[in-house]
Amino acid sequence: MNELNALVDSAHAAFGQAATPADLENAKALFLGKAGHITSLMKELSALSVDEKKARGAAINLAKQAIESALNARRQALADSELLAQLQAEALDVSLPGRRRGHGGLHPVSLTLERIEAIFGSMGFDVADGPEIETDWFNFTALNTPQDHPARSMHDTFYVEGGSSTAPHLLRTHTSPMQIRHAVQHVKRYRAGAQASSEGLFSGDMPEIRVIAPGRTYRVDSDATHSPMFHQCEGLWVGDNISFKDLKFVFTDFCRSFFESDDLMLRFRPSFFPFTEPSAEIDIRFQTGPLAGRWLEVAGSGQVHPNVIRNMGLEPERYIGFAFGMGPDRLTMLRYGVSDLRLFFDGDIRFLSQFE
Ligand code: 2U9
Repeated sequence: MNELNALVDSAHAAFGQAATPADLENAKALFLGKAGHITSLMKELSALSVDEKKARGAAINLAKQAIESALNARRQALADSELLAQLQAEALDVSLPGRRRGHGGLHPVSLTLERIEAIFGSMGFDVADGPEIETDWFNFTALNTPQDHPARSMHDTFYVEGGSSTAPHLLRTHTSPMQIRHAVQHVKRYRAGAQASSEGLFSGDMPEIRVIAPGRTYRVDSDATHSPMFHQCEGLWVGDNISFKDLKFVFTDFCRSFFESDDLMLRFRPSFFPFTEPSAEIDIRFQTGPLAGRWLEVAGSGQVHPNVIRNMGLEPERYIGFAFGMGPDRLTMLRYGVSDLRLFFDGDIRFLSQFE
């Protein structure tokens, strides 16, 4: 019997040494397999008498059961430790704070553009749109800019492929072409309506052109205060009787809304632009706050030049109006107190996230 106890003990030891389920199955074969110890002991029974067989057989069976239960216990232990290792490998610290969904925000210049559109929208201005690659006609010629004007040189304007030597393509240098395009469409629609009116479908004068044109513009220029890509927003109001007085009212109202300040003064300083005559620079001065007391240039403006009115398809003898142009990048710097224009275009999230 001692020999059977020793066999059970050695099975325990062998199973205990098996580090993996595969090792354990190999160890099992040694004891319980076809050529294993228990099977050999069973085979030896045939040589014994009936009584001896009974006693020896029962003892071998007990040993076999003990070995099987040791095997099952070891199987369970290996499965448990495998599961534990897996759980540890995939451990999850449920006390860690969750990762919040990143949320974007509008760029400060986009916030300014939205603000400009809302203010002029409340005054009945449409918002024009148009291509960033323009023809030389819409960017310069239609705006009364002479052939030899310095703005047309390669030093100032990005010319792109396409077009011809007499009608080159370029990156628009201001948002004015959008306004010319808008005006031409407006006039065409009105003329088509007037044609219909002679057939009794439509009558009345042409509705006024009242539009702003915000967008990206491009010039060959790059330093702390100039970026080759920058923003502009121009405005145009043309009708039967639109004067400088209206320009003063509209622009004063705009500045007071934009800067949320009623104690703000405006100054119109004579200037020159090819597309307006007379022309004026517009300066503002705050009475209070960090910028108080200094005149700051914020826009150019003027009465639309008769040649430009003609290029819209209108008669300068009858139609008159004003235009203005401003730089939303600079307006954003003034509104938020930003000192370097390049911060807007570096894409540094630490800067941009302050405006969310
Ligand atoms: C049409 C007719 C006239 C738009 C105008 C300015 C004056 C002007 C720029 C100055 C530097 C804006 O801040 S800036 O980038 N603009 O000074 N722009 S009048 O005149 C137009 C536009 C369209 C059809």
